[in-house]
This record gives sequence, C-alpha cells and structure tokens, in this order.
Amino acid sequence: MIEFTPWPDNLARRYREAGYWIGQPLTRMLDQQVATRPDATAIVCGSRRLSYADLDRQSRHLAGRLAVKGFGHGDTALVQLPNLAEFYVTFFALLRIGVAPVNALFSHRRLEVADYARQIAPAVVIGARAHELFRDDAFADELCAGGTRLILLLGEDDPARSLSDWLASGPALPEGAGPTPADQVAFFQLSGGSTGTPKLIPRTHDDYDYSVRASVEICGVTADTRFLCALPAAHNFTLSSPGALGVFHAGGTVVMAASPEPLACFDLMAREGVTMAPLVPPAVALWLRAVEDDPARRAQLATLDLMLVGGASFAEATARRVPDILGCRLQQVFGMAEGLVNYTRLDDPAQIVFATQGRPISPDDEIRILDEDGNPVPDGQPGALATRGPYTFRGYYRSPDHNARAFDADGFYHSGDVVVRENGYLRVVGRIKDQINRGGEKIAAEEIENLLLRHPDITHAALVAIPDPHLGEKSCAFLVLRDGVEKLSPPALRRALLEQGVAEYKLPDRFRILAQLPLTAVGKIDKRRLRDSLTPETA
Ligand code: OOB
Repeated sequence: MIEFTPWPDNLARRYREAGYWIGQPLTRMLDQQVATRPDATAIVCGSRRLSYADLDRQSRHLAGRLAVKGFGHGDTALVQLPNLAEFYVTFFALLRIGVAPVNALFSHRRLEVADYARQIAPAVVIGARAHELFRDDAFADELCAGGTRLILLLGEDDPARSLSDWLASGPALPEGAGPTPADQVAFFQLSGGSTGTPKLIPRTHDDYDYSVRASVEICGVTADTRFLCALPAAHNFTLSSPGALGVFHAGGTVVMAASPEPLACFDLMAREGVTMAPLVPPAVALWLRAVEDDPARRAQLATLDLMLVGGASFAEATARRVPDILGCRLQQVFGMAEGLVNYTRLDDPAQIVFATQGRPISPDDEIRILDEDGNPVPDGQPGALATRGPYTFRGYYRSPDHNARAFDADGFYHSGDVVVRENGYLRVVGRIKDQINRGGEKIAAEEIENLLLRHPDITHAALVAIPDPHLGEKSCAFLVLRDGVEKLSPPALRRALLEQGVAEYKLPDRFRILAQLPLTAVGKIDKRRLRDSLTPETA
C-alpha cells in the first residue's frame, strides 16, 4: 500500500453516507462505457479514433503484460507522455492493476522528472523518445540503476521497450490482479508548488471519482460532448474538471490537440465538431484575437457551446467578450490539484459568470477565509483561503514539515490564495504563497532561487511576479552578485538554469542586478518592495 494521510473516520463516514464516495475504482467509468456503448468514440487523436472498446482493450493489454511481470499494488509509475491517446490508455492500464502513476508534464525536464523519481522510486517508467530526456538511453539507464525495473517508450524500435508494442497485444489479467481499494491512493497529482522541491498529491479513487462525477453534472457533460484537450492532459483541469475523465464518465469524445494555438485548434474543432473546451486565460486572449483578426474564423467554432476558463486570474473585461466574439457560453473554474474546485454554474446570471470564479463543487466543501491572525473575515473582505472536503487531500506525499505548514489543526488545507466571498461565490484577488502564476503555469519562487544560488557568481536571489498584459504574470529574478563580479548576461543566466535541467517555463523572464536586496523588519527579503520597484516601463 502507498502511504497517505487519510480523512478522519467521522468525515469519511459522512462522505460515504452522502453518496460522494462510492467505493469504486476510477476504471469503473471505462467498464461502464464498454458494457453499454463499446463502439462510441472515446478519443480522437490525429487520424486515429479509439472507441471505448479500443481504449479498454489496449489498456488491458498493457495491464496484463505488466501484471504478468509482477507489477501491482504498492508499485508506482512515472509517466511522461504528450497529448496523445496513449496518455489515457496508460493511465487506465496502471490503475487497473493498482500501480500508482505520477503524470509529469511533457514540459518538465530532468530536474523535475528526476525529483519525482526520487520521491516515488518508480517501478515502471513510461516516456517518449520525442522528449529530450529519453532521446538516448542515459537517463533511462540512470533510472534503472536507481531501482526502476521497466522502461517503456513511445517511438521506440526495440519491441521489449516499445510502449506501442505493449499496447498492441497482451495476456489476460492474471487472477487476483486489480485496482487498489477505492479508499487508497489511485495516483499522484502534481502540486504547483511554493517550496524548493515539487510536491506530490496522493489522490484516492473515491475522492477523485466524486470530483469527476460532480463536475460532469455541473458542466453539463453528456455522451454528445466533444471535448478539446489542448492544455496538458495530465493537469488536473484537463483531466478532471470536468476533464477527459468527465467525458469518459459521460460517454463523450475527447479530441486531442498538441497545444491551444488557435488556428490549429479551430481547424480541428470545425472538423470534429468540438462542443466544450477548457482554456487558460492567455489562450482565451489568443482565440479572441484570432477571431477578431478574421471574423470568418468564427464559423469554425460553430459547434462550440461551452468554454471553461481557469488556472489563473481571468480579467472580467476579457470574460465579457467571450460569448459575443467566440459565440459560446463561459464557465469560470477556480481549482487546484490539491482538491477544491469551484465553478460558476450554467444557470448563473451573467454578472456572476463574468465577475466571479464560482462556488465549490460540493455542499460538503468547507471554506474558511481568514485574516492574518487566522480569524474568519466577514463576507466581502479579502482573506486567505482554507478548505477541507470530500475530494481535498489531507497531506503531501512524504512531506511532514511542509504538511505542518500547509494544514491547520482542523485539517484545513491553506491554499495560499487570497479570495473574497460573496453569496457563496469566490473571487480570487491575490496570493500569499510564494509562487508565480505564469498564464496558468505555476513556478515556485524558492525552487528557482535555489537554482540561481548554485551559480558561483550569485550570492542572493529573489524571484518575484511582474504583471504582464499577455500572461497575467511573468517572473523577474533580482540578483546580488559576488564581490568583484559586475555583470551576468540574461542569456548566460538562462543557460546556466537550463543546464541544471529545469523546465523552460520556469526561466525568469527578466533579471535585475542589485547591490543588495531589501529586507523586512524581521530580516526576510522584502519581495513587496522588489515588486513595487518595477514600474511598468522597467517591468
Ligand atoms: C489549477 O490547478 P493548479 O494546481 O495548477 O493550481 C492551483 C492554483 C490555485 O491555488 C490558484 O492560485 C490558481 O492556481 N488558480 C486560479 C484560478 N484557477 C486556479 N487563480 C485565479 N483564478 C482562477 N480561476 O490551476 C486548476 C485545477 C483544476 C481546475 C482548474 C484549475
């Protein structure tokens, strides 16, 4: 069994009695579709169309071969696949035999992937030759030296290691193989992070399945839904809010796209009749501009009924343009990989839809909004968000110190967001966690500061958010250099970071060299002053 912090018994009982936790593995959604409509299209991926029967069969092939080799409960897997059908086939295969995956983003590089491997010691690694990490065998060999027993790669020639071969055929599942119990860890989500190392979030079948089923209701997903997966498939938003899993639950179709780039997506949407699309705010801005530049393109979006926007702050003025220009309804989503997801509702008045980030999924999502002393603030006042509920986790994987800070004595998770609540609806107005939200991609300041400090010429480093008209936020690194060193060029600094294997989206957009960093009264780096020192021109 994989260790995790469970919910206290009284709450677990409540969540079961309320019908949130149904005691079934996540694979039940696939089983249900295969039993009722096996020939319906589950996934469109380039020129390939996978029916639910195909998705089930391929995932059983991989599950069978893994199980026969002895992989099963207690094992973990590290998966890094691009937005292709294989992502879901692999996900269900692993769940089917109780191997818990971490799904790394395809933009993650050596630093992130190696750190996930260090944390979970994966028995299996599933990657792609198209990713630089697996272009040659050096990294794979390292993983094997560290205890990984099997590496499978997409785009591999050797049949023993070719993911495609393992999906093409396989034995039946051996007696006794099956998913982990529903109240145990099914897989790990990735935290956006605010500390030096990325944290992993254990999610159980019970809790995740509830968030998916409830999201399907709230977002109106049906068997007729044709859902665009253009953001990273592994992200909580695209996976479960309502995400591809919501679509599989309802028996609809997931249409895979490599990125949210508007022109490619528009062609795909017109061809496949896409009805629902989740996007981050910067992508919405690109879509709006693409249609404004050439209004004839709007015809390609004729079938688009609902756009979900979340992951980062969405300006009300931009939100208001969505229905007119793109010709679809808007639903705002404020969620987190740790659990809590808020949606505006489809029957909410326009003012709520445009100006708030919605309300929680569940009547049993408990929300506290707290002042600096931890006391509740009145409605309408900003405060720090704390929450617990039937699908909000109770602890990061093997991170006792961090958990002691992220959770309070009542088991509420403090998300680090500053929100205002009015009539039960939340608006996200700020952040206290030391994180940069670069168009929905999260950067933990401390992680990048630590990497910068490894540079021999840097003595102090502070990464802060700067406002950006396109991405919402970009990052600026303030640096103090070693005595005698006058200059470090931004390209050289970026190169030094890339050489450490960090994902490109985490590279600072700007660098500023200072003689010293301003300190607060208690001697911490005064990031507010650093942020304020960046006027729009210098930003
Ligand atoms: C989603 O998940 P994560 O884990 O990448 O990031 C969570 C954080 C939140 O704590 C908040 O700081 C920010 O992203 N965020 C938003 C937001 N949605 C997320 N900030 C402002 N407005 C929003 N609408 O980003 C995520 C997970 C599930 C569904 C949607 C987004």
